[in-house]
Amino acid sequence: MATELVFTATYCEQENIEAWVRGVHLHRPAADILVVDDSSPDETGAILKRLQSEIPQLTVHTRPGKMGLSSAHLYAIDRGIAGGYDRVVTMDADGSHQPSQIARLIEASDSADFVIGTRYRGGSHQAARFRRFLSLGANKAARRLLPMGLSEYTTSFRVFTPSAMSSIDRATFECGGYAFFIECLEVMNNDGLVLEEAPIDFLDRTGGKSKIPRSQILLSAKALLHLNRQRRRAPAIASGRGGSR
Ligand SMILES: Nc1nc2c(ncn2[C@@H]2O[C@H](COP(=O)(O)OP(=O)(O)O)[C@@H](O)[C@H]2O)c(=O)[nH]1
Ligand SMILES: [Mg+2]
Repeated sequence: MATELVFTATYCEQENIEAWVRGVHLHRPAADILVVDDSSPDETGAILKRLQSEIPQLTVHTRPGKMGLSSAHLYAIDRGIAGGYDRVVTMDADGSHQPSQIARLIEASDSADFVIGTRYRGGSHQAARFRRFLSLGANKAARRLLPMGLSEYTTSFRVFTPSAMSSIDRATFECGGYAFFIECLEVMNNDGLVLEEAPIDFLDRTGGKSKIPRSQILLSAKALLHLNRQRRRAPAIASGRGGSR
């Protein structure tokens, strides 16, 4: 039986975290669950503590303060390697990513090194209009500047096999913030890994507020241009499946 670690990061998710943990436990009963909480100043920590007494598969790693998403995701990959897991699944805890759809991504990972949930090729984006507009713009730009056969670059609903985990583990990341999620794909593509997609239905967060600072929009655009420049300087690197799908 393959071993799975399902991970999310939380900052002030008191309205959503219980449903996420219960949903993951229901749909992936054999999986271990990891939450990296940055000492959320709301009830998130207390809720997780209560859930831990009921669900032994749940581990909570509490960091001293808000340290951002990229380091939380790198920690999960590190735990995946250290624990010898066959798969690490990463998700948001706010209700946008549905635990019932983990199975699709896991299935697609049978024939790939890495799988990302796509809202574009067979999936759907059901968030508010401004969010849909932002996601579409970022993904269109990424397809053009960093073609690698994917339609989705930005969402964090992903599955890493051991080869993907070690590719990420070996890399040095230059882009912080949300651009980290795009750079992860570029790193694995440069390593020649097979990157696949599986359709997901992305919903608006159930409760609470988004933590994405607006400044990240500009920073992500700058990061995309930077990664594109790097590609042009090193043209020998394959552009995956050529973005022709
Ligand atoms: N641990 C941790 N989690 C975070 C941080 N920022 C966001 N998150 C979590 O990351 C996920 C995505 O964040 P969200 O605010 O929904 O971003 P958006 O969907 O891009 O608007 C949620 O589960 C958040 O609680 C952070 O600095 N630290
Ligand atoms: Mg969100």
